[in-house]
Parts: sequence; structure tokens; C-alpha cells
Amino acid sequence: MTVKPVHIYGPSFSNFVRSVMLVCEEKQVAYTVGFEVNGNDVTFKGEQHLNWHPFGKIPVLLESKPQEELTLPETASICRYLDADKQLITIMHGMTRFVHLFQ
Ligand SMILES: N[C@@H](CCC(=O)N[C@@H](CS)C(=O)NCC(=O)O)C(=O)O
Repeated sequence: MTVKPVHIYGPSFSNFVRSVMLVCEEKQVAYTVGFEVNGNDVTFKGEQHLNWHPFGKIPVLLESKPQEELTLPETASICRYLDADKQLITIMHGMTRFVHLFQ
């Protein structure tokens, strides 16, 4: 289960970034967004960014898990990853439900 806020690396004016933000909103995943990661500015297309995404694209999802630091590039992959987390809750028609109850 995602307990700590995930970080969406990229600017909130990007439509790609906003797609990930929308999934977070829908799934009630706490998130932060921007080029600042853990208090440090990560340069767009700098070494760190290119380690996360070889083509230097945004967004990149960053998540601190108990055993690992997850970095996930590509909007569709990020959205599918967030959507597939069955322990997250989703809101449909104004009601809060557990996803696994309806699958
Ligand atoms: N295939 C990528 C495309 C993302 C993308 O093109 N992002 C743009 C910003 S909205 C970007 O990183 N542009 C910088 C560049 O292409 O160098 C995805 O779906 O995440």
C-alpha cells in the first residue's frame, strides 16, 4: 500500500504530469509535484534526471518503499502502476469503495 506521498517529478503545468496528478486525486494517493526532490532541485535533463529517464522526459514517479526507492518513468506506466495498487481506494459516484470488492 502506498503510505508516504509519492513524488511526481516535473512541472504541474505539463499535461503529462497532470494526467498522473489526476490518477493520484482519483485514487486518493498523497503526492507532491515539481523539480524539487527531498529538498534538492533536480536539474531537468541533468545527470539524476537522465538516470531516471534516459530520454530526459517528464513525468517520473518517485516512491519511497520500505525496501527500495522506486523510480518509474512514462505517464501510461505510472498511471497503470497507481491504478493497479488494489489497496488504494477509489471514489465512484461520490462513494468511497475498496477496489477489490468490485473485481
Ligand atoms: N512518452 C512520455 C512523453 C512525455 C513528454 O513528452 N513530456 C514532455 C513534457 S510535457 C517532455 O518531457 N518534454 C521534454 C523533451 O521532450 O525533451 C510520457 O508519456 O511520459
